Amino acid sequence: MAFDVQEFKKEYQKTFEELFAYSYEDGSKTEQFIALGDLVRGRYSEDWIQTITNYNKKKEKQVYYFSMEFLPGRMLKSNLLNMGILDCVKQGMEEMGLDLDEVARAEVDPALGNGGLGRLASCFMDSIASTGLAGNGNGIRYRYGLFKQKFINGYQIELPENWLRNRNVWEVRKENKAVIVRFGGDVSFTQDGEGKLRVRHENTRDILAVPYDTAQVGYNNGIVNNLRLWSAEIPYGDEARFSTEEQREEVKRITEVLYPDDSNYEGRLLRVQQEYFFSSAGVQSIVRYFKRLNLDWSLFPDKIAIHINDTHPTLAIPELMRILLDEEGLTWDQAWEITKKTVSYTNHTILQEAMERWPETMISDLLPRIYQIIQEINRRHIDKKTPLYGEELTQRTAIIANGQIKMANLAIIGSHSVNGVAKLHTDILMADTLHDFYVMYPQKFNNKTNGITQRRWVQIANENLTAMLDETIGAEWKSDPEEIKILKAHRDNKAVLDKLEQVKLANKKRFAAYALKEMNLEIDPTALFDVQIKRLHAYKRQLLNVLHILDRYLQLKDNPKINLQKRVFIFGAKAAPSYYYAKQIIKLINAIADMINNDPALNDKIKIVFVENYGVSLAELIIPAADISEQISLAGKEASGTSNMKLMSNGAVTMATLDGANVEIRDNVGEDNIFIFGLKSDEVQEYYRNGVYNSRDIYEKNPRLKRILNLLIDGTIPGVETEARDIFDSLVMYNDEYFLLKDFDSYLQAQYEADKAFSDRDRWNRMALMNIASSGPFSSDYTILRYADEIWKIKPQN
Ligand code: GPV
Repeated sequence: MAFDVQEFKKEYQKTFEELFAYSYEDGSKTEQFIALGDLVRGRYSEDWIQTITNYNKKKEKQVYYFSMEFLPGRMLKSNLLNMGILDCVKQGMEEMGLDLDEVARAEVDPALGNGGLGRLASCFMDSIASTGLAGNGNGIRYRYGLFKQKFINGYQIELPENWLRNRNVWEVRKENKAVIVRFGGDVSFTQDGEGKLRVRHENTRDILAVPYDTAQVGYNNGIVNNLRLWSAEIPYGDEARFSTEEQREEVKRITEVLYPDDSNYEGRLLRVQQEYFFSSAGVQSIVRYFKRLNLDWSLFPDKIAIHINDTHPTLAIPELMRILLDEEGLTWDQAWEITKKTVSYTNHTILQEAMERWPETMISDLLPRIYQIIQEINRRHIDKKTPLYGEELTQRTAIIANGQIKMANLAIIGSHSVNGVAKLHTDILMADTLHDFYVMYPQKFNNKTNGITQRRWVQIANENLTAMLDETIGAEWKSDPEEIKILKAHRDNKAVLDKLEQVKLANKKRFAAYALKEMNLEIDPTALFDVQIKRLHAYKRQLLNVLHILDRYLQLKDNPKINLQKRVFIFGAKAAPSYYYAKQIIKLINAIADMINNDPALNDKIKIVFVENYGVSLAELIIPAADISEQISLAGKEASGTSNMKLMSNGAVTMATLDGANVEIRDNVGEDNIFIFGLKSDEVQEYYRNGVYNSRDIYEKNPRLKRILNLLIDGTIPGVETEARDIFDSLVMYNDEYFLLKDFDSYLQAQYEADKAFSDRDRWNRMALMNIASSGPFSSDYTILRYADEIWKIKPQN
């Protein structure tokens, strides 16, 4: 795929003129981007075809990663990097008077996911291609992505995200690969000639699922895999049955918009339609592919692995059963063996409010045949396990209970592998959340700690650091991320430490320029940048961060001359539109930001930047500029976290509870290079069990904390009377579900230690260096190779 600069320039000009019929110099940034995107797509198309043809010819086993969400971020630079032509294109653009970065920013960032789960899926797609694995993504082509967030008077306002307004240059519509997904209808049984039971499923509502394919380009290896996103349409020739506007709308609605809830379940009919729609379409196209291989059905699990990303695609299990039973005529036992061997499942949370449970009547009305199959899976499960494990335990593992269908139970029973996403998380699943299943199926359980791709999160997001690393330790780390550990040899090299400080400073200046331009906020790039970027959730404890800020505010108010480390607190967070408390917290942070940023008496010692519309693109700007990475969830609540890994890779020092993957980050980076505070997971468990926690008591007995909390109700913070009062009540009167008050003192102590460390430049730079040098093991390339080896049983090509 290599290029020379001259050749590229000629091709670019030609592509542009063919598209727009004038010269590129007169084009808008969007047009300049579209032309470049088209050119790039054309450039990898041969490898794309070749890769797929190869898999088919060799009848290679392939994995299909089913996910309700994908958050790829802008794809232009990532594709250029992986194709090995980023530098050439950058130079060519420059010679034509264009700035690649500016053109790249014209690409819309497709927000087809909420947060960590969706971004993980995209890191995995990059790693699957880059490690040379035969893998495909399967998801939904939402017409509207996650809402665009605006702050109006400090309140979050949600606007539709019409990401397809301009052309999407990366996708290819594959009409010939469309399938029909059926809803509703009547199920009946008849005997065929041989006396075999035949299922008749009639009077269904048929929806056409049309795939849009996007290439997933591997890193310098010629592999181009496929991400397939399905769109709901009216079946051809069936227009008469959808004659009213209302009927047509109903079809389009299925893939219209992403549900904006992160780690939170709502039993909505449209959501379960979405889940079945893309699960069924995906399974159907897999079966169609398998049949072309002309192999015995028993070989299905030797050729196909279906991975379900959380429970959202769990209906793939009964759907595969349905096809094998009703359409292919296999026996129950044959179909069940195949299904279990094919499917594997990742759990991403232990939060009860995130567990999907569908009302039985919803499934029986919407998917009558699927409902029967789930009933039968459940019946056989209970029949088989009751004699072995007794009535009580077995009933607790039932798929159907109290008029509800429990999707996690179906996912575990219908698969051969269940994994958590960090060691601690998997331990909690086995010991607690899924303990009954662990007793039944110990061999199904395994851990796969999350990872991130340093290609996007270091090479693309942090060009300064990349250049510095290349210069200092060579380029091996780019193809083998573990090799970044060589940097440890330079931990006492003053020149390297200084260089690292310069890199960080340059990145902080870049963010400061953004804050000035977009928010009219002046911040000092030499201040400590303290970053918390993630969805707004009570368990993630953005409020604990706020309590710390208010403590510093009071210190400065008491004594304006106090010697306090200058800090810029950076927040990025969307709240689910229906999550009232989270939205109150957003309003509170914005109000405190207004108060503090405009108080001259504070001598600019504290600034608060709450960026609007946080997403992948803003993460790429903020993460390289971070000094401190706030990972302060209540221990036991955050399954893994992945921003913790991204920030560490960019030299931020982690401020953390021992939660999720923070535990493994500490193990890798060492106690001296991280700030750990707070209750441990088992201590939290103990409090929940014995019920002795009393936040009111802590409030009364801790005068420093009491004074901070009183700021919420004494009118100090303008414009948030009701919000601040509700928040105060949740912490003091309603017993502080996430133990903020309990962890407050040790958090302050850790923050004090951080100030001290930061004031010693060499010490801090060494900590940053050790974080970068210890981040290699958190590459999603390794994570994905473990999935491939231990769960999917597929091997890298070449
Ligand atoms: I369930 N996660 C998410 O982003 N959305 C969800 O709906 C659910 C989980 C997250 C977890 O909260 C993170 O701890 C984890 O790092 C991430 O999934 C990826 O595993």
